[in-house]
Amino acid sequence: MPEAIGYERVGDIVILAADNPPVNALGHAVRQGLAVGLDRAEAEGARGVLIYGTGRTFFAGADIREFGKPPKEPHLPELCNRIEASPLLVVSALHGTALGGGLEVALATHYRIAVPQAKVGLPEVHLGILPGAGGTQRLPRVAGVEAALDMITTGRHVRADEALRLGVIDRVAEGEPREIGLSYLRELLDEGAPRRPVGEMPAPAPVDFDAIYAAVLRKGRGQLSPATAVRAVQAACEAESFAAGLKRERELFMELMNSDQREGLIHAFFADRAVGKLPELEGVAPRPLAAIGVIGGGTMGAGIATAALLSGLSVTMLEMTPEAAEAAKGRIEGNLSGALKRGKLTAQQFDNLTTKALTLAIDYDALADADLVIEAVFEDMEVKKQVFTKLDAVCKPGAVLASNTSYLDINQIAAVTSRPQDVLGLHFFSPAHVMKLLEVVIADQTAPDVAATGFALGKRLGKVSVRAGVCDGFIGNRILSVYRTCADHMILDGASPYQIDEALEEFGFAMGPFAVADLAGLDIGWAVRKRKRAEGLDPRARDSAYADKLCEAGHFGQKTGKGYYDYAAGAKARVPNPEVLPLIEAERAQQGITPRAFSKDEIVRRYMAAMVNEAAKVVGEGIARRPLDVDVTLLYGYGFPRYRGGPLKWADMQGLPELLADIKRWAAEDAYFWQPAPLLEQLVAEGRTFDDLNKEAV
Ligand code: 3H9
Repeated sequence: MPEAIGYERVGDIVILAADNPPVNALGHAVRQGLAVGLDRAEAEGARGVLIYGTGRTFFAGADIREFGKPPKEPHLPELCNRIEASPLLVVSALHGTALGGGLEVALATHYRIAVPQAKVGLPEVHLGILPGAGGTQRLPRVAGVEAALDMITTGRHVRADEALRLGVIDRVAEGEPREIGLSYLRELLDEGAPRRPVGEMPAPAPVDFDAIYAAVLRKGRGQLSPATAVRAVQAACEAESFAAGLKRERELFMELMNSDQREGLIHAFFADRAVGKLPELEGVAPRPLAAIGVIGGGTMGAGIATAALLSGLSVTMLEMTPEAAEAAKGRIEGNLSGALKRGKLTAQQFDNLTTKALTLAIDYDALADADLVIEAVFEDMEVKKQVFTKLDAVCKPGAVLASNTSYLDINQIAAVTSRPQDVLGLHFFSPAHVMKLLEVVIADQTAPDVAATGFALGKRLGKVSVRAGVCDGFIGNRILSVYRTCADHMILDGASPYQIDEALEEFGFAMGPFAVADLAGLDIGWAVRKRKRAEGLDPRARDSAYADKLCEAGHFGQKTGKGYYDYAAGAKARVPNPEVLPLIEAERAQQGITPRAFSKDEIVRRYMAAMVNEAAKVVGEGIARRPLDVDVTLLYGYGFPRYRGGPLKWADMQGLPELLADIKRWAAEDAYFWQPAPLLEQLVAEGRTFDDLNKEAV
């Protein structure tokens, strides 16, 4: 008997206890243990079998690490059928999270009991697959088609009370899973309850699956797994037998299993978990974190303060005048009222956060006791230096001093203080109480426990934190500025902003770059262009002024109602602003450029190659520790489609030699912009991939 499943006999009941930390994934040893345990229980004349998980959870799903490797018997679908077909009465007791294959095992047992804190779900679509061990066939039979479609296409985790209401589980009880399971099974045996195989329940009535499929496909913005899962649920209703439905589920499952989207989404799953694992911070304790200060109460500062308040930190918001401080408080209240409306906060909690946990101040002395201060003031080096000089004078020893700058040199900022070891960058993304990404920017002298405090803050605020080194724009904005420049070049050469947005939205970006620019405010890019021109552009760099003219005309994007698009009919009903193309045409004429046509493929290929090439430079220079750090940054901060895994995972799947060949070909037109990244050249020469680097770094 493999050790992953413990076998215990209690009277006429056999207990099969999973012990496969950390999440009792249904790896080979677990599957085999369950099958062997059932055989033995049946052979030894038991009447009932209880299945539960030791440790923190019931089975959290199939073992994702086995995907892509040759499958070993017993396969999970057969195991579920085997459990269901057992002549003994089989009960599962759920705690923690019964997810994916875990819930499928539970659905294959004859009765299900759960502790109140348990959650169940079929989150496979988030991994690019669908429930492939009978979940799409059994769940609609117990919960109905509507609830099954909701759970399977969204992958959401459902709490025990709701699962009970939906009929997914049969009882909720307080206690240890082993104990509640045993007493439930004993009760069922005593009352002579029959076996209750879900597969023998009648198929639910069909609904308009074509309409649902189309709606789910649209919502998925190119992601195929949720829509494909609809077809599997359809088979539960329409296939001629339960077995035929399972067969259809299997076919659809295999289709997705062999897709690039599955590879991309599973890469993203593991990248999410690897990104915070930094060997140099292992065992380094963060500094205490209870009270923080935020300097500057604009959109960004108010968002940071909101996130901090929601995480239970007390916040001192420093502004220049009482009026500005009150305005900042108004923004914070506005943000929090969103949480209030969604029921995430009670009115009482809202009051506590805005009156007790939040303090307004206009004097730096108010920051004397803060454990960590984040400045979110105007993006100007001189202003930042003044702020840090004042912080150095008032903050207690050991306080962490952070800048939320999105481009500027943290080393220069740290250098104005007497404690550069306490300084780091914490680059939030707007709106900071919503966006998940946090770049933790480690400067030359940042102490390890200060870096660890940055990560601890990120975790507390529910962010995905990525370590970044110092350079212009860190990981994300540095790469962004290059692929944006690539888009600008394509416009000069003949593409329109609307074609580019359309091509990239079809690729899967939430918004194309010009729609994003309108949302962020065109004045931001204008300020960056002015700064870069003032610093002196390389004479080989291509520049253009049409976007400046848009700004000069007062068009800053959504906030002024017009930018690349006209928003008169609302943000969603954007239409091209008719002033834009003439400005572009005038610019081309002035630069003597004869426009040419761009296909959508070429647009995507160039844009992505520019992104990948710069990302390779960012990794090669150590600004990002591993390729996966870039992937996570683009996924959480820049609307990169998760089902493509991130730009460097995408590059691996495209083939690095082909991408490098394109870059070299384009370098013949513009050698300055298309300088191949040394790391990309090296990987191609060595026949390796970005993912090889990820694996070597783990
Ligand atoms: C499936 O079931 C397919 C079937 O329908 C059909 C098959 C035929 N496998 O997230 P954490 C690791 S698909 C392998 O940090 P938490 C994870 O990588 C599956 N490993 O903890 C991490 O490792 P490390 C459907 C897994 O408490 C460690 O466990 N199920 C798996 O924040 C701790 O994880 C899902 O999609 C796995 N299935 O969250 C559920 N799951 O320490 C996926 C986790 O080396 N899992 N690991 O970095 C989750 O959503 C969360 O892990 C969970 C715990 C909520 C369970």
